[in-house]
Amino acid sequence: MTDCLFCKIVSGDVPATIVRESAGTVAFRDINPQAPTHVLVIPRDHHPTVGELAASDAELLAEMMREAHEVAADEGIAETGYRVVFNTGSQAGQTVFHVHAHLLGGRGLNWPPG
Ligand code: D5M
Repeated sequence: MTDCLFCKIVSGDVPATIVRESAGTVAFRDINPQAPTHVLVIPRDHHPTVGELAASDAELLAEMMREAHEVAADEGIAETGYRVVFNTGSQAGQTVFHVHAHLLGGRGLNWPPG
């Protein structure tokens, strides 16, 4: 999609601090980090939400989760613990409608979230 911010990160038209790439995904640091590790894992292909992706390409969703775990391992938080969040819909705080997994860790994380 030409007007999608995260499609532009995939194409290189918008810069990002990329930490890992796979055939189907790109992982980059969030511009407004909420934890010492805050990385977004996105599919290269445009899908608006996790629900739509799960219905249309479950293997790509699994690839995103594998990549999130590999980033956690690279960041040294796979054993201590991390959180993966998919904000879905505006009431849940989704602002970019190109599905993304927030990988958060490196500090204690409260539950329930706000
Ligand atoms: O999360 C969208 C996230 O995307 C939010 O945490 C900020 C982040 N963001 C926005 N623009 C950029 C760029 N250019 N680089 C890196 N991160 C970015 P949501 O769940 O949709 O609220």
